[in-house]
Amino acid sequence: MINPPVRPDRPARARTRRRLALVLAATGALVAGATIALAPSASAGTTLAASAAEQGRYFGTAVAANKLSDATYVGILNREFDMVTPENEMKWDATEPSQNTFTFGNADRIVNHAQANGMRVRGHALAWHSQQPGWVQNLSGSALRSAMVNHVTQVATYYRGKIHSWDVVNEAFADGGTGARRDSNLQRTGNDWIEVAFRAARAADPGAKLCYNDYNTDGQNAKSNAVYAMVQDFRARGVPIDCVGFQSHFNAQSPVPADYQANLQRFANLGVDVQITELDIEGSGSAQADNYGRVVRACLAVARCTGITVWGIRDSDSWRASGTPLLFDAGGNKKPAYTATLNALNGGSTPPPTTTPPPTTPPPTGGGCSASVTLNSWTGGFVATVRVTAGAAGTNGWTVALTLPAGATVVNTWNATSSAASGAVQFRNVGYNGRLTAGQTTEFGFQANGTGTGLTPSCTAS
Ligand code: G2I
Repeated sequence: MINPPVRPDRPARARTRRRLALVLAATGALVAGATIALAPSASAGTTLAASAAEQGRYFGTAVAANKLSDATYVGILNREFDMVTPENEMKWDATEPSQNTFTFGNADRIVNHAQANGMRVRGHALAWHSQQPGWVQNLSGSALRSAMVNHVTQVATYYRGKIHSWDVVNEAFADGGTGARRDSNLQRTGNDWIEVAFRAARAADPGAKLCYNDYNTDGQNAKSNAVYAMVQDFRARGVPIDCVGFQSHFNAQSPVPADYQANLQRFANLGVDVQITELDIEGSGSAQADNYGRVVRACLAVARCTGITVWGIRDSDSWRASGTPLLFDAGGNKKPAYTATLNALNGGSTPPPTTTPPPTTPPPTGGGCSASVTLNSWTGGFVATVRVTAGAAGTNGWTVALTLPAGATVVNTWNATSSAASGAVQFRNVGYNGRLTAGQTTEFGFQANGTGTGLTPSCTAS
């Protein structure tokens, strides 16, 4: 079969229609009796996004609004990518240049371009010590805390429903061997500033995945251990966090760590998605290409590694252009690193968990709710992620009943409360996720000892 590269989650577009016309023409030739070689294989994509989509992943890039008038740039963007991250346009200095006055013009240009071309958007970044407007830099204490909560709430509300994942908090841990939080004006408002930001983001945009994002956390080290401990604590206490972003800015001083995949996997085992969020690798030729291939294969080997974003399109677009760290040269030509990336994407992977798993109870047609469960199991334990979907009447609250197999005991629950540790357990919504509009979904989860085979959730709405 000859197929154009298909992005299953994309609306039909002019380009796709043009390709379809070509394919139909080729098929017509076949019907007319010509013998043509049927290649390439339908399973090998020919663009980054198509190949990643075949592995159930996205492939994204950072985008700068002022380059959307550059035809070469936009041509590559539209052909190769299905996720975009505004490189600077959603940061605090760009979106709230003076207190409570919000400017979304440049961010909107990127979001509109993405939507018009069937791409999704990673929001970057709601709370960060850097790129703060002057008025924020001059605040401290409760005034800064309130301003931060207001900023997160206003920006996440403005983009509600349009963002795949938010970098809610960026770069909050110090470099070096201490594992301490980074000193910053936000940190000085109190150690709970990170969880406060996550709760505000969840309340404002309940459908978006909420990520913590950082650099130099790509291998196991004191900094990533500290982030790991925070994520574990957040999951245990029900602080809403869904994903961890690994920026992955690599060069000779900071190479791809040998334990890159293992590090992604240990975070995934906490019950969060992992994403490669700002990938660039300085260098050239086959050495650079090999490193890109390694990073891609590591993501594909981790079921919960849901996508890869590179930090710019052409080398000349990079924040560190002299290191030529990207997949296209300044002329927009594909580099060996591009070919290695595409080949790695076409090389197979561990299938990711279904992002919208089929409900194990029938979807309600009137009121009520349905629930489905996905499991991440290992010998002796598992994490269950339960997705609750509201029926046509929406919910004010919900309860999911599950009977755990003999020997299974719940050790942690997040985004819900549980009535018991074993046997028949009822999970109820917490304060921020009980109200769902018709068709809206929310997720809660729990970690348990034992096995979770055969779990069948049933959902009751109130
Ligand atoms: O530094 C690389 C990245 C590290 N992780 C967080 C990312 O948000 C960060 O991105 C970079 C952008 O790629 C740069 O484009 O963040 C820099 C700022 O921290 C961005 O640089 C800034 C310049 O410093 C400003 O002078 C300039 O006005 O870009 C601005 C817009 O061009």
